[in-house]
Amino acid sequence: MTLKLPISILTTILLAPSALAWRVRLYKDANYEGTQATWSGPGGAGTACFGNVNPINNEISSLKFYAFNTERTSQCCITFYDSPSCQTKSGDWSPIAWCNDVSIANWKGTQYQDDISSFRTDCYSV
Ligand SMILES: [Ca+2]
Repeated sequence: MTLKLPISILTTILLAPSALAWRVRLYKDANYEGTQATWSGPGGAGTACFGNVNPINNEISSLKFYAFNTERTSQCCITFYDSPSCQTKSGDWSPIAWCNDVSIANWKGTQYQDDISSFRTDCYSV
């Protein structure tokens, strides 16, 4: 396959900064298997709510989260909620958060399995 792009677009792509910062991959099955969905962001300082984890809402069993950007100048924390719009539906359910460099979690058999519906990122410069 030959990829033909105008030289101006190609130059823009090649010179674009590597803005990728935090990444999270959510898996439908335990042990990081099954249907997956990935979100990422530039890691600019501030907070953002990802109000619904479709297409695997209420079906997540494991995850991998990367908190730093490539240059390690930005770190993010991620917090998961059992209801959409970064809310919890009941008092006996506590949001769960990670800020570590690389976080992996296997939720099989825990209260978090098949219940996560949204997440929030909190990012800052380091
Ligand atoms: Ca839920």
